Amino acid sequence: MKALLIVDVQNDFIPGGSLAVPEGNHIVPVINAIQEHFDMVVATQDWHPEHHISFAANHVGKSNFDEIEVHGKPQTLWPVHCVQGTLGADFHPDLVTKKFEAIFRKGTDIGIDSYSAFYDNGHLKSTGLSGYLKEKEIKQLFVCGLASDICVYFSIYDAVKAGFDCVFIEDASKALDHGGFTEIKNKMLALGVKIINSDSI
Ligand code: VGL
Ligand code: ZN
Repeated sequence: MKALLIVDVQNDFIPGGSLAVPEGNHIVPVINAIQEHFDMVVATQDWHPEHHISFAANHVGKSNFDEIEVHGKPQTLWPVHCVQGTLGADFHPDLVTKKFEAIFRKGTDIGIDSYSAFYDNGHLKSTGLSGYLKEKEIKQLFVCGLASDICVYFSIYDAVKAGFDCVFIEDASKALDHGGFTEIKNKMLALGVKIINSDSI
């Protein structure tokens, strides 16, 4: 059984949003077209409380994209984004959501960020996604969405560690830092991840 995991295709990550991924809107029709090829489709939403630790605005004297330390690990400080219940946290209006069997929300704890769909950045708490997919007998997990170099990458990393056979769909994803993405792709390949475009699904 194969599932598609659609990561964070939300208004704030689309041009016009507060943490826009360049050309983030381009992947929406691609993701809509591929969903029919999967036994199951699940999605994530970045879903932060207003006073989340990852927002620069919540740290006196800090600016967007500064780095601090949280639980002994580096934490980039982001513009306020994907606040629970706001328009910016909604899925892109053109994203077809009718096939989504479940939506996993992450980054909900005020004191820790969560890039991966599976665990927070400190690996303190699971979202339950791994158990969900295993109970549904999913072996192969195709992953796409925003941003390829952050939440998509960390989701793939945890999925591989959880034992899923992972495929990254490159043309159904966009990176925040396109220039640095070759390095991330090499890390994916080193993990044994297959990288494809949507026309070979
Ligand atoms: C993301 C930065 C902060 C992402 C989420 O979805 O890639 N990036 N929160
Ligand atoms: Zn976030």
